[in-house]
Amino acid sequence: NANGKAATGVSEKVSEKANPEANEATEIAGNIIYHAKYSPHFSPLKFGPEQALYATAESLRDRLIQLWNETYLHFHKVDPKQTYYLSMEYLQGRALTNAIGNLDLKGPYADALRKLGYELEEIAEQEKDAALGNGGLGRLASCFLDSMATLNLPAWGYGLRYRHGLFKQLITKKGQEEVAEDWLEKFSPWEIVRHDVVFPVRFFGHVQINPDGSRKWVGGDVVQALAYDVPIPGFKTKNTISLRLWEAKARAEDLDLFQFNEGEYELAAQLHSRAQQICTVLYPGDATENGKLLRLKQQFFLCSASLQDIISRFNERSTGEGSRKWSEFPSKVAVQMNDTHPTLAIPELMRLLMDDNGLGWDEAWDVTSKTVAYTNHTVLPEALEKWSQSLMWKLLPRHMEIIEEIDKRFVQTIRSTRVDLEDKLSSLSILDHNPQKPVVRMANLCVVSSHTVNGVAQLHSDILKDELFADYVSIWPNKFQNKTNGITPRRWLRFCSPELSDIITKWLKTDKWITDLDLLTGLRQFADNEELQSEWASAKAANKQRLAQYIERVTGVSIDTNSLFDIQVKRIHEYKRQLMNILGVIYRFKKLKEMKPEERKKTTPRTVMIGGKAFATYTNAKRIVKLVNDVGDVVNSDPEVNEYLKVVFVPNYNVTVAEMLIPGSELSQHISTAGMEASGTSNMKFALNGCLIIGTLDGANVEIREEIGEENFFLFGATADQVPRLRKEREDGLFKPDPRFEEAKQFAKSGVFGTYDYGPLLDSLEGNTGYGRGDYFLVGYDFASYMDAQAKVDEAYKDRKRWLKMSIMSTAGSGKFSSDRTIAQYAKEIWNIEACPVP
Ligand code: B1H
Repeated sequence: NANGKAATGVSEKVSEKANPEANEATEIAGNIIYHAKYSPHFSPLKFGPEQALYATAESLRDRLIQLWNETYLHFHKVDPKQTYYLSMEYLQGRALTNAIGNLDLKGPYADALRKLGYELEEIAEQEKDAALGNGGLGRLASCFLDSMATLNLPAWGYGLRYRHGLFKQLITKKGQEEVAEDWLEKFSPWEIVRHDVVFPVRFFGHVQINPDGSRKWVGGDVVQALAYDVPIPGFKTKNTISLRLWEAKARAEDLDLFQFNEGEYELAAQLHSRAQQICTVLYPGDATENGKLLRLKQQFFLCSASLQDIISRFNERSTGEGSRKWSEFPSKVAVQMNDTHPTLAIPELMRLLMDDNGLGWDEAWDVTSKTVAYTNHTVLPEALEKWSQSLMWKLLPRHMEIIEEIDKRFVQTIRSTRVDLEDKLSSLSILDHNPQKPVVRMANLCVVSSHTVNGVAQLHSDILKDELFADYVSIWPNKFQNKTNGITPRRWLRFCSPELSDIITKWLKTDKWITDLDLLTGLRQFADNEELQSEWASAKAANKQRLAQYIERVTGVSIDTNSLFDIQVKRIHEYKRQLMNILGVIYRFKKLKEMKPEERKKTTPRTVMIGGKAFATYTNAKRIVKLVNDVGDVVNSDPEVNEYLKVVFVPNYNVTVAEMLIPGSELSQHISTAGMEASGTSNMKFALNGCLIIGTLDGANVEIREEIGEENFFLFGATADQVPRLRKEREDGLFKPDPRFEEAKQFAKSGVFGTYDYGPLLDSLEGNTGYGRGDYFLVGYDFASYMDAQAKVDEAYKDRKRWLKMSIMSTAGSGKFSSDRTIAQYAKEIWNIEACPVP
């Protein structure tokens, strides 16, 4: 190895500090130096933290490539059934610490970097997040990849290589402003381009009918899909799987040289620029027709490229003579659709089987419906995808034919077998022929075509079965399942809080909990133990300290590490009720102002942190961001109160910020209107890190409370089954608001927090008389029990021993929420796949 000595500029640093004993660290240092010199991305003679990051990442990539190749070859040889996870979103975050941790190389890498004059943490800090997703749905996909690799499952992810993932959130006087992020600005060391993996993807065109009656989609634009593999290492295993991201490219010949030479540059490069648009941004605004078209293109691009790749692998792995039987496809391939965004996988697989491979309808339908499965992530009507039929006919004419045929056959079957459902058919069918706006209901297409449909927490799955998909359940009672979400304990405890992890390992006398999270229940017997409690408290204190420094650095607000750290971080949405949180803060502020100084001293000091991004066009969500910031400005500069209350808006919430916030949290808020949050996954991360939850009986909160014990959970609010009645009562003017709610609202309206346009936001809380939606999210109804629960939090925090016990019990009860458990259930109950460990 040791090209280090030959490296100019950096060589001295090494020879100076090199350890004569050739150990792993020396070898790694040599490898890092090698990359700094021979895989250069910067001018030579410089080895700053940024150069060190790239060279370190590349040294890891060498290992990942090796492991990836071994894994791929092994899968190829064994030819097991394999799962393909299709998702429009992945929220990978940073990769360095995770890769080093999963490969179990933290010590050697830290030593190697120290030889080169750096601390590992400092280098890790240089990395940008890969934020190819919005929120929970994307992060779930990333946690799933980690678990699939760790469980040695033959499984891969497919996604898009957006150049600009999630926007960067700036907080200015105007509130949230969005700025494009470019995670590829300086190249990503974690991806491997596969110039030999390229598939054509067609858009527009028309259907040609051949003399034999078969059909073929021709004409239109053809774009190339080029594969980039991001290796996903499992924890302490050789298995390293792939997140294959597609990039859209035009062909060289698509550049019109004649026009270019005529000076018509834009026109000449039209096809190039249209191809480029596909992977430019995640979730382009869809208010315009153009925006809708682009989103649909993105979805189809993912589905088509991935399925062509899957089919080509299926054929490649064919063992015996001649080509494989298509009827074997479902015993070799499982396709999981992460929400409805990849629904086009269904008609595309049908098309590829029929038009390109000559299967008949029945055979193709049998293969397709045994291959695809669908996960639903929301019941919010506005998030259930519906595409205009005319747009679909224009962009994907052959697919629309296929969808029509699927719908026709479904309707026929129901008509002939289930007369009782006749009047339900208009809502059960895939095509909605409403003359005002004929649409394709993607969720219906998924339910009709998939062998399995699942929700993401028990309550959510029950709602799917009892409400949203109830009539389908009567047709296919066995199609519906629950798979409660999970999170990877590697990133979300082991790596983000090494202090707490070491304590857990010490008390459990094993680190096996990292891959067998149920072992955490072993902590319960020590929950009262003073020694554990004191170690626990100091780990939490260290994490709070780190968080406080971060907050001061990014917001300029200095916070008291002895105060209760109360956090709500998630996408900003009215159903998640950040507005209830800030109204509670406003009420608390008002009461603190009214108190005498001696009284104030008896209160529990709190630091309330709220963070999250609002979709760029969601005005009420943006008003919430602005209100939190304005309340913070007033409260934090009030000398009477700011010893007891601080309010911080944490800007640009992302995976990396979460890794800092969650370990330092003591209370977190998961306070959605019951029935509206399908699961939530940050609730699991907080609980795992010994943070107590104040929350409603919604999503996975229900199961978390069951696992950690109701005495360790601050519960409040209406239940999901009460919500419809309460909404009705509000509409009918029967609701009597709690005086605290009225007081908080009036105070917010009084102008103390500035003169921004809060009217529409605060008016949305009014009943049937006001502007807005008559408090659809029931903030008014739940406010009273919310404030009561908050008072219990304040009391509990004063009793340090009790609080610590509750905190330990939260961690101890979080075992169920490992994504290893979730993925093992998908593998067994939906995918029917088995582990395939690389020897
Ligand atoms: C979830 C979405 C989502 N559910 C549409 N649905 C999107 C839908 O921009 N779009 O088009 C983006 C995202 N995201 C979340 O999934 C749920 O709200 C959470 O409760 C859940 O924990 C998470 C993972 O299952």
